[in-house]
Amino acid sequence: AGVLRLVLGDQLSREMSCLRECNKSQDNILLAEVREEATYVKHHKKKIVLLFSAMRHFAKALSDDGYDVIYRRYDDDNNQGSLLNEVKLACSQHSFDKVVVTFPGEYRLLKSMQQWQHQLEIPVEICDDDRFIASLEQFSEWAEGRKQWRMEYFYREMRKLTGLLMEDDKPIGGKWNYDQDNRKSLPAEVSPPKPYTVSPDDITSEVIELVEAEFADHMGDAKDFNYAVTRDEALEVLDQFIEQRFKEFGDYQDAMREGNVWLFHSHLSFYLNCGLLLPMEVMKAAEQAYFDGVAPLNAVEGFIRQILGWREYVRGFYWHCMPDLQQENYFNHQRKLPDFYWSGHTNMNCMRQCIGDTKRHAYAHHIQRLMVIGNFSLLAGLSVEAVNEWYLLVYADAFEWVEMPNVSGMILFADGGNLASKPYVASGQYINRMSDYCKNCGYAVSKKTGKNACPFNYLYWDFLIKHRDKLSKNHRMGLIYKSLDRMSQDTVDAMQEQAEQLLSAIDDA
Ligand code: FAD
Ligand code: DLZ
Ligand code: SF4
Repeated sequence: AGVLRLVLGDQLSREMSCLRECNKSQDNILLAEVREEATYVKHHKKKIVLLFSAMRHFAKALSDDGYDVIYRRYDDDNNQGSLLNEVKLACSQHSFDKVVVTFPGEYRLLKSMQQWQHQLEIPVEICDDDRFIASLEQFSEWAEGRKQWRMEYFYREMRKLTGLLMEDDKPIGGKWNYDQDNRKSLPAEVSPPKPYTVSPDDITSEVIELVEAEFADHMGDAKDFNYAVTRDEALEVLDQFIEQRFKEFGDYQDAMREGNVWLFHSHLSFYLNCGLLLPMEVMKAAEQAYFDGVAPLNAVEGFIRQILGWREYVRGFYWHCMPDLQQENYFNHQRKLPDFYWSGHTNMNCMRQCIGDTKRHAYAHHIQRLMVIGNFSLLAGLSVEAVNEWYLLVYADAFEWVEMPNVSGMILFADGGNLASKPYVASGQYINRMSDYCKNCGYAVSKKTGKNACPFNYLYWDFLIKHRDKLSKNHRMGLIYKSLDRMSQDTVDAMQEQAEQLLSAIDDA
């Protein structure tokens, strides 16, 4: 008898460990669109279209190549509703020796899969997900050897391990990190190229209809979906990034512009995370672009650091820290999300733009997620659980292994500083420096108090005052507390009062 090989919606690669040694004449490959995965949070419509369409295309390519594929569509009459029940049904209809899966991207699913063999009464083999460069053991070994974890040191180990951008044992160019060069604001005369788009084919069109019908109350709109859904298309996105945007990627990595969410970013996270692209091939292509003189070192190193550094680091961090990570709430923040997280209707133009971009595209770039929406979420004391749920459902690249460390660790400091060395909070000044949002805002970014003062300003100082006991000992916060201490008591009182008003308005809404 053969083997049942289950491929999840974010594992759409021929290189997947669960497909290795697949015997075409005996084994079956199962992919299933199921209610449980599609609704445990109300994923953005475009995220569901992306995954279902990419799953259908991937399954078709496997069948065309002679594999025996069992594909369960969402609207099949006998859809079993969950991955386990789909596996059960397949096992009752065929006789399999065992089930093989690749390690999933979520603790919830791993714990469930570890129990499957008791329910199925055949062995369930969970193979490592070796799309990642660092194994979970490698991360834990690295982490256990030190008191303080910093991405930068982990990243250097990864550079040495892979040899990426290395010359003998030294980093090319002499420095490990060129982040200092990557903080330019975007001059008005610079116009970023249009992003890659592709018109929906029959498969995608059918999925769009399905999603509009079945997930009508989820965020966003499925109709104008135009992302890549096959490996070939995703490779085109990669090529186009390297040809058209890579040169400026570094310089404008932190910049934001009203009406342009795409800028010089790569837009590859959708495809890296669902399996259409592999991290190593993307980094090799980036390195080659440096050797070919297509992009400068600050862009190439910065890009490789995002993938070899941050992406690998957060994944190791997630599995090392779960399940405790899920419970962390350093500041004990409990506030519900304001309605504008769903509607986008707020007078704060930066939040209106970033949430609007998110709703339209199931995408926002890093600084929008971090320094606008994330910044507000921490300053306003929003519930860690609610913010995690929001980030997991709104972005098409969101899976818990990458979403939770970024949210609980990076933006909310809910882990008390294991991931980030200090909270990523900033006043309106930062947003004004890196974007053109403040020009079209009813609030005045220059004002800390008074009728139209920018909320980021007084919330920022209010946050620092409230959490002085937890933060002032952090040596990276010393200067900020010194400037707070130089402010007049009247200003401090006024800022605290205005913050209180805004926060009560959220509570009372
Ligand atoms: P680029 O700017 O072109 O970067 C290249 C690649 O680097 C990305 O495709 C991504 O794979 C990787 N990368 C960059 N930053 C990070 C990071 N902090 N963590 C992990 N990988 C990174 N990324 C996700 O893939 N899924 C998420 O659910 C997610 N949630 C986030 C939540 C918050 C609060 C924050 C601050 C960041 C989050 N990120 C997440 C990281 C980052 O914002 C996205 O990876 C990036 O915006 C994707 O767009 P891009 O492909 O154009 O990225
Ligand atoms: C996110 C998602 C969605 C929306 N739907 C499915 C699905 O129907 N079938 C499936 O196999 N996977 C889906 N996924 C991705 C899984 O939720 C993902 O594998 C886990 O969250 C682990 O990363
Ligand atoms: Fe955002 Fe304040 Fe600027 Fe308005 S003034 S866009 S609220 S930072």
